[in-house]
Amino acid sequence: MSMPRRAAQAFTAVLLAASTVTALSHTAAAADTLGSAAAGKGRYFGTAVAANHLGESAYAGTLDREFNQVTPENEMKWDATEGSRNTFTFGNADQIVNHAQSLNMKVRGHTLVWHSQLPSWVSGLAATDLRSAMNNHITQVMQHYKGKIYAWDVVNEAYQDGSSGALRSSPFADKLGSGFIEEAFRTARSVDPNAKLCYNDYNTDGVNAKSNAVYAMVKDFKARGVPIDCVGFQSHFNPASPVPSDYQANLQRFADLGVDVQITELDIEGSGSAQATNYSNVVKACLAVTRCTGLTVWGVTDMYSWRSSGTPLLFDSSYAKKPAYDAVLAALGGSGSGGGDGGGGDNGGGNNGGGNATCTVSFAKTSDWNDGYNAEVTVKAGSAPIKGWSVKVTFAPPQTVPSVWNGTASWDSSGTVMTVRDASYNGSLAAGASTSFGFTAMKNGNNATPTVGACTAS
Ligand code: G2I
Repeated sequence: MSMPRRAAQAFTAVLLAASTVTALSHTAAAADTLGSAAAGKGRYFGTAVAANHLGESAYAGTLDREFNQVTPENEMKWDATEGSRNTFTFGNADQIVNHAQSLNMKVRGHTLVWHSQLPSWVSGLAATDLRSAMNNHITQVMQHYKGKIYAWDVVNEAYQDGSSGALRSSPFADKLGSGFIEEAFRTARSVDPNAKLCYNDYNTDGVNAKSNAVYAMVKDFKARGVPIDCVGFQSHFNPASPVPSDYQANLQRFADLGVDVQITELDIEGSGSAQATNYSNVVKACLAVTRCTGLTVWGVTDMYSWRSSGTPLLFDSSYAKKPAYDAVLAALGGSGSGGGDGGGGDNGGGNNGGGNATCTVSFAKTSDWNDGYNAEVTVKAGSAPIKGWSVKVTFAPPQTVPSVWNGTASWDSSGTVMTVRDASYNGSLAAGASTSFGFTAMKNGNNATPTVGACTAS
């Protein structure tokens, strides 16, 4: 990003003679974003993303700064990808996948077989035709994204709410019987053997009739060798459907069946400290279960939430961090939290788990003139290889930054703090290796040197 920004906050800085070259060095402190803090615990922290908001700089800036996993909110669903039979449309989903890949974020594929957002041509098919349409859909979509998806929600929301423990009525269940789930998983495995295959549902977050039915299915699949790797717990909570007291125990009993578990669509209606406490409890439950490999919130900002009026997310409509954000970061052991240890799990086989990933930065003014200066920030990997890095640079108002190179910049809402992440081509560094990014700043009358924060590695 290369647009000028106005530094607008009070700021203290050491004034340096115009020609001085400074070298500041910082070792990595506690992680200060959701993604980097989660990575420190061997987990990812993701969000649902809508392609039509990626062009908004505050949206993309928050996404890029905070999260290291994305789930397309609607773009991979059947109605979006195969609105007419055997004609596939991937443009919007591709936009999300490309964005994620350029930043080393994992992508969860959502979703292949679901009764909702299902085009009417599918519901109208008779059994034999429906079976082949289902398998063709799975095959075409998974082939298109082969190698780019860490996990697929192969089947979504197949069970009824309430006490029956039965499958929900859907074209698939009604015409193909309960075997459609197994068939979908077997087809999925044959298409992309490297993607994790998950079952995903809501109201399965505590021990109840519905989660018992899913539990029995997973147990049966594991016993019979039906390919299933993970179970997603959507975790849409509100006062009528609060975080269950046996949330952690329920995650654990699934994990004990030999599958990974993930929190896949987390949102909790409410505000203030009550919401913060609920969020914190969910994060702590995941960290306490070794096979809970990551969490995804169902949107970046309250403004675009499917339950916007319930303000269920971590950033408000102005992209300001809410108390719930601070609570989540603290629960993940991020900066300012005192860093409690939730224990390490495996990281779901992805690329952002490295707890040993560290980096340091050094800063130098490379040229300085009346009105502005150029600077170079060198990023050096610690004793382990790293996959990505980010550095915060705080400017003295009213300095502006017309250009940044070899890095991807985003800004906080005050316009004083620039976070620079690796450009995709210089994120991976061998142990001890260095790269650098640079920028031009305009002084606008203030000759102060910016403050370069600690380097965060993933
Ligand atoms: O309902 C919340 C989630 C429950 N679990 C599965 C998720 O896939 C589901 O996501 C929501 C999206 O957040 C909404 O954005 O799924 C809804 C549809 O079932 C999505 O809503 C739809 C609207 O109903 C459509 O009118 C709209 O065209 O979003 C579409 C795209 O904006």
